[in-house]
Amino acid sequence: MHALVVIDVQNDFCPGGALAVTGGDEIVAPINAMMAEFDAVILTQDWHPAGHSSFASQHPGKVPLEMTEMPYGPQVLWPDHCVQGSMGAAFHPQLATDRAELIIRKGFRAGIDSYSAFFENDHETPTGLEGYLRTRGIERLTLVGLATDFCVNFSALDAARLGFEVTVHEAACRGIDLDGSLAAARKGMQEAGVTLA
Ligand code: VGL
Ligand code: ZN
Repeated sequence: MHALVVIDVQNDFCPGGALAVTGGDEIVAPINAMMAEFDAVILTQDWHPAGHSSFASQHPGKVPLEMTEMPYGPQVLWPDHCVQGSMGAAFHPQLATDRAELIIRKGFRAGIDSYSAFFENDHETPTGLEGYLRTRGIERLTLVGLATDFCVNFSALDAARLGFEVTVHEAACRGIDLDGSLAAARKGMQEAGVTLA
């Protein structure tokens, strides 16, 4: 069984959104077109409470894209984004969400960020996605979505480490590219055995 995992195709990551990824909206039509080829379609949704600890607004003297040190390690500080229930947190209006059999939300604990669809940024608190995939007999994953160098990257690395056969379909991803993060992510994924297609 082969699942398409669509990472965070939400308004805030598209042009006009709070944490807009360049060209983020260009991938919606290609993702919709891919869905029919898979046994299952799973969506992820970045889903933060207001005042989330990954927001620069919660760290006096800090501005978005600066780093901070969290109990679980270094963390990029972001503009306020994907606040639970907001328009920014909603899926892009053209994304074909009806095909999705599971929507997995992440980043909902105030004190910890979650880039990966599998584990929060402490790399140990699970989202439950692994159990869902295993109990459904899904062994192959194709990842698409936003952002290539953050949530797609972390999800792909965790999936590979967990033993899934992972492809990242780059034409249906867009990156943030902070200080070379896109090149670093591509290298890391390749080294982890992720197929970049
Ligand atoms: C993401 C930064 C903060 C992502 C989510 O979806 O890549 N990036 N929250
Ligand atoms: Zn986020």
